[in-house]
Amino acid sequence: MKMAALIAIAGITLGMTTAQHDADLLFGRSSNRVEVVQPQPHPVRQMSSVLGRFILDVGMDFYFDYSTGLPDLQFCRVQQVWISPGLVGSKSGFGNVFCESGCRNFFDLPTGGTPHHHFIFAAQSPGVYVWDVRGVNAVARGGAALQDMPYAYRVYMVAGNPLRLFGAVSPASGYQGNLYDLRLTVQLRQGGNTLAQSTLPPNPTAIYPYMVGFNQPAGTYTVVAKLSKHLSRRVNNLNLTGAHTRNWEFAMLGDINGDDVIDDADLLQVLFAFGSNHFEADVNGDGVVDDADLLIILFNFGAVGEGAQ
Ligand SMILES: [Ca+2]
Ligand SMILES: [Ca+2]
Repeated sequence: MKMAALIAIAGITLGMTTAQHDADLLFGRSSNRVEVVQPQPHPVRQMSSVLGRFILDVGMDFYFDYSTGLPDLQFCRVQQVWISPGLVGSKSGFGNVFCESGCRNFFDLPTGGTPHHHFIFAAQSPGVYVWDVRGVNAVARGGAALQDMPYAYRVYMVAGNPLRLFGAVSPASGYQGNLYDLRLTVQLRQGGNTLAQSTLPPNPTAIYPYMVGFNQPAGTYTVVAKLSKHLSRRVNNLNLTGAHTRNWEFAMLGDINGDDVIDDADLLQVLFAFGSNHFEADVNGDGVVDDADLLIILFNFGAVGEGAQ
């Protein structure tokens, strides 16, 4: 047992010093902005169980043009945008670089004279973990400054074999903002009790706009999903074992204080922020708090989310 673990660690160490893996994030350029050239989208990655932890080797490098053998870039900063609680990315000699709080959460390519680096991501318990990054401050091979990536590139990491739900997330038709600015929370309930929940920004550029995992036994569950500014949706008596597709459509917009009811509290919040660009009070996500936001709340006034009924 101990020998097997040591061999596994040796394999990971070897992996850190060898050439590019298929799943390495390769940063290059797309016209005048920096881009993760491949893999697009990132495949769902299974973490390995080693010494009671779950770990995954994630590599990054510049994209090298096949015909010239030259990299697209001179420089790129890999900036974390979101990471799941409990997930930590570390690197020998650098310690913990990526985590929810207390880490620097960026890494510059090149560092130490090379753009090719590997990180070990680790988690303690089974689940689905998310790591979102953007390439920023990039400089092209010829010296031109490139625009930052306008979206977040997502890596899903699966630890163990949790119950998984994944699929699409549709906001209400009146919502004009960026879906990534909102938060999706998925709850697993049984007999009126919430047993587990997971929150993440939906990401339409990822292999699945959302995927969540729950360290719970197979069984029959009620699943409730809530999207910021929208009322929740509920599906009763879902028989869950392994992984399931579940697409969510959030038709009711207007719950800006997050209590799953559209009422005078939401109305007051809009009135107090009227004329500003306050994010929370901007119901339709068009960047300004005005009568359009007020009308959405009045139109849906009194509605209650399915998860609160
Ligand atoms: Ca409300
Ligand atoms: Ca608005």
